[in-house]
Amino acid sequence: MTDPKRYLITSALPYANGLKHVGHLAGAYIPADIYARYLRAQKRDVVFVCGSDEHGTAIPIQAMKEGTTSRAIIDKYHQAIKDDFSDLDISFDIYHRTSEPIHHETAQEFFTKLNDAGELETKETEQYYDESTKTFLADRYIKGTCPNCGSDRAFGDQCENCGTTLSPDELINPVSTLSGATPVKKKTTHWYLPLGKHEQFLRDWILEEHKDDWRATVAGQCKGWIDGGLQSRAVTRDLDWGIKVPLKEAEGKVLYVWFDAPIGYISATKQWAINNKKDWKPYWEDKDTKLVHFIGKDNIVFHCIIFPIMLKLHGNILPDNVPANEFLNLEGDKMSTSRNWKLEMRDYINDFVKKENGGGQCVDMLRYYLTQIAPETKDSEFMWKGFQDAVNSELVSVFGNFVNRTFVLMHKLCKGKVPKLHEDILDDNDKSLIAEIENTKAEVQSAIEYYHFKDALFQIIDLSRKGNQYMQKKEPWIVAKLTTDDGPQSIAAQKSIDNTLHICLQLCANLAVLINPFLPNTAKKMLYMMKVVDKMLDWDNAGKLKLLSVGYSLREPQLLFRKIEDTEIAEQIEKLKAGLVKQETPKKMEEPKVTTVKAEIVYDDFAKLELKAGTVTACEKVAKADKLLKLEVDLGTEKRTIVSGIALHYSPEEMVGKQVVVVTNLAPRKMKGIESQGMILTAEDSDGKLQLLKPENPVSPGSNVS
Ligand code: B3M
Ligand code: ZN
Repeated sequence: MTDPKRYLITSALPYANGLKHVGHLAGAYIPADIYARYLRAQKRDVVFVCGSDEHGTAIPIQAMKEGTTSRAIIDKYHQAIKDDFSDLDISFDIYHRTSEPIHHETAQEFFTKLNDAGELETKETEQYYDESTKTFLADRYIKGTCPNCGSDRAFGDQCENCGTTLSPDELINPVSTLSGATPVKKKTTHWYLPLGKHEQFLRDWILEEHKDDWRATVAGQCKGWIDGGLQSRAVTRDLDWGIKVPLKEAEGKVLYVWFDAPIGYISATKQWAINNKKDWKPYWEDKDTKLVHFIGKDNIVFHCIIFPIMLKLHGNILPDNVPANEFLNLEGDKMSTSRNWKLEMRDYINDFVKKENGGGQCVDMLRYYLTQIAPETKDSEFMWKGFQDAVNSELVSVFGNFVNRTFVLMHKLCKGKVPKLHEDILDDNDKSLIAEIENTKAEVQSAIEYYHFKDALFQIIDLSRKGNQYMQKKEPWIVAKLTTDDGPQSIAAQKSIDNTLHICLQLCANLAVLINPFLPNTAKKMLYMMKVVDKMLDWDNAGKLKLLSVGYSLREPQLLFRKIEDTEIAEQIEKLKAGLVKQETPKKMEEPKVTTVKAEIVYDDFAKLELKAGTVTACEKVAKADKLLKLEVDLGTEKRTIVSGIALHYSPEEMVGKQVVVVTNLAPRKMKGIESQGMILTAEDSDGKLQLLKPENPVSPGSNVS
């Protein structure tokens, strides 16, 4: 979208259930902040919103862990996360919260509008229910033994020990975490958003309209979801924490957290508008608004598929881009809260920013390193040694050094004032640096506009590196030795010094403008040294050579960055290792069953079997049978009902659309009162999970298998 009227920038709303780490910061907050600061410097109309995500089971679960109420949890972590962002100079225009009444109303209105328009469906399903507490159990409320590693720290959605994604049905010996009781299955009705109905819209919008401007990683994930077949998604839950479903017949139900959370961007904008006496509507309704969501890759489906469908149905604008980042690892391993392998923003703030020699420079050092290693196209690695190198050998030795020596020499050789530029004696070195200053602006600008923030930052540091090389070639401190009298040689020497320092000072002013969106504290310090006002940081000033007036006196230099010592790095690594919670060693699961070696058969025996490929067109659980699924399989010329013992391994939803291999001439057999007209083939993997046998690529239903 070229030259939009206004910008709305969002960063993922963090769950208010704990402190956030630098991986989050690098993924969704620093890039958004750079972008917002850049647009503000361009005098664009821009609103940058974020806030706490205060619903979902994550909140009551944390309350249980800390022995307190959900309300106390969100109040505590909302404030803590907000403070951390503010300490790291993330410049939200508003940091809102989804527990605010204005958000509840906005989300309920959204649901009502979609439901009244007939865009939602209702469906009855069976769910685990705790009879003693009379509650339906969200996935997180069911605990059991992990079918993968045997740990008893497995929940209905994921095993805390090995990380495997699970469904409640896969847990061995499930129990309710509320009461310890064994849950039972009970019927419940929920509202669903039928994503499948919008497949064509998504294909046209993401895979066609945005095929050139969305990141390949993002578009690729979207394509995967779309090609995999879009299932209807429940947008309500049986839970007592969240936004009430605004319908009489939905007593005791709340909106699913992923339905309400993205609407939080809208309610945050509304609150911002109230605070600033503005109109929020154009930001969400006028096509001339450029909406950009900054998120981590685990949130792609919600921001690129589900929320856009909601926005479209509700009559809002769609995001112009969703530059999602991949993940940031730490010292060679995945960041993990349960294993305590992480660097929280709060830790860095306490250990660096709030220390005696910390402050804004330490904020900028972290912002610098996290931008330099940003996982824009693939996962990347936070290494303490890498942080030290980035600070010491780039910020201190290149950027800081250039600014410092320019100021020192200007005081020494030009009486602390901006010297004149003598155009008549400009040499090639002068001219080529002047050209670099002009070019860099265009390059940085284009990189930022394509969300290539690390590339943009590289260009800026590289420009300061060129400044150093220029200074090295010009050697004004040597030339100064020729300025001992008033003779012509001396006058020429002073002119050369003037030119060198004039250009270097203008370069410093340019660096301040360019670095400002990335390292705002550094830019501010440079303004102070140059005795100029904030206005100089307008993006328009980048690339210009007359930012500082001739004869203007400047302050003594201040050190922009301090070095990071080896001991600081060693301490951090030690602290990280000491805090690590060890993973359980996987318990040994049952011994693998020994398959009986069957008697040899001749080909004719094998040829008696009729095997065909089919496509599952419908699937449901068999009542009162934990292990059985009833499938309807399309075999081209006919449809068959097949009962198969795979319910612990596949959910009915994931079976629909899958291809299977069927033994079609097996005598029919009744199972739980249903006649099974064939058998589907599976193989058992090392974890005991049944894997479907299927053609490598789809074939037409009814194809012979031999
Ligand atoms: N709170 C999940 C997360 O923090 C979720 C994001 C909501 S964005 C609307 O990853
Ligand atoms: Zn496990």
